[in-house]
Amino acid sequence: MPANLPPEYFEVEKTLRQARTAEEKIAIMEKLLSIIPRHKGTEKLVALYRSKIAKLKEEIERRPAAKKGQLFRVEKSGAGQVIVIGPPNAGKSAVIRALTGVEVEVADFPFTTRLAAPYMMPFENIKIQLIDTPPITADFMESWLVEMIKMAEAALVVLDSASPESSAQLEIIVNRLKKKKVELVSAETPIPPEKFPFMKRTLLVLNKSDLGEVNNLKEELEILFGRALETVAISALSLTGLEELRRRIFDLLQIVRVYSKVPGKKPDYESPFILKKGSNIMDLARQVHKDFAEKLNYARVWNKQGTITGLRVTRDYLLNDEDTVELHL
Ligand SMILES: Nc1nc2c(ncn2[C@@H]2O[C@H](COP(=O)(O)OP(=O)(O)OP(=O)(O)O)[C@@H](O)[C@H]2O)c(=O)[nH]1
Ligand SMILES: [Mg+2]
Repeated sequence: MPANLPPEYFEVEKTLRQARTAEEKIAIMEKLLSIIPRHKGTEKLVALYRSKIAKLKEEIERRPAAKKGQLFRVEKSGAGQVIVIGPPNAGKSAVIRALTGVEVEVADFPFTTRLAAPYMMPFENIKIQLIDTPPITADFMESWLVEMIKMAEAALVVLDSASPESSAQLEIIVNRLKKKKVELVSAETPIPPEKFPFMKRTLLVLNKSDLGEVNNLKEELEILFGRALETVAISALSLTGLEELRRRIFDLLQIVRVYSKVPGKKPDYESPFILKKGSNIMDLARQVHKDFAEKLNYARVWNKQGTITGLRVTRDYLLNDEDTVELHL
């Protein structure tokens, strides 16, 4: 019986020959499986791919632990690293493209993105690193993705607000990560340092708001997760909601920008020091120079609002976003 495979099958099958890693091969074969029509004539082909996928997965499992993530570790850069995850076709790559202006590959079929890739998103005077990733489904998640999520400072989960499956897909992702001991938490959740890899501040991005009401999905999510995770509605296509999203991503990082100035001179507003929220003058001094850390006498502070101007403070003074600080030895 002839297999009668659609042309798309052969297009995708070609890419299999160029695939180098086991992860890439699995992703392509999963895609082929989603294309192959199911009938008597394709039974053998389906079985063949299934067994190949199973073998590749075993191969990945046999890799030494240290090697598993190695190939896919993304060097950190900028003020913070935010990993973008989600179900297939939700628009993860499109959202990154809209936020960064970089030509990220976007396509109308699942499993378009097969490898992790970093992009820089400008936010006011800083840059935040966004990592595009392959999708997570009930039966597929790259073995190295969890390690990458653990290393990132925060996560975005992109969902298709027009799809009736989005809340179930989020549930699948949350549960898959939970099995790997990773918990997605809201932006304000305090995370003790030893919990850093296992608790990830997360924002839910309800994409494709141009296709209709996002409230249905919001309500479903609230029923399933309470208000544990915050949402922001955007459209990567009509470019709406992006400014709010950029600000919310910055908030998710829980960092402050601090300008250091020399007495009598203006601060450099283009290259702020980046510190964790809750940092004080002493933390800043350590970043500026070890001499300051050792010999700091006092500091003067100006705030963004202009309500604090040159106030003399001690080393335990808590810093706010966009404070200007003069360190005195
Ligand atoms: N209407 C509409 N379509 C969108 C929007 N964002 C993305 N899309 C479309 O959704 C499809 C999938 O977009 P991608 O960015 O490739 O999705 P992805 O989540 O990266 O998909 P994978 O890499 O396969 O996991 C493409 O056809 C996009 O053009 C949006 O805001 N509105
Ligand atoms: Mg993609």
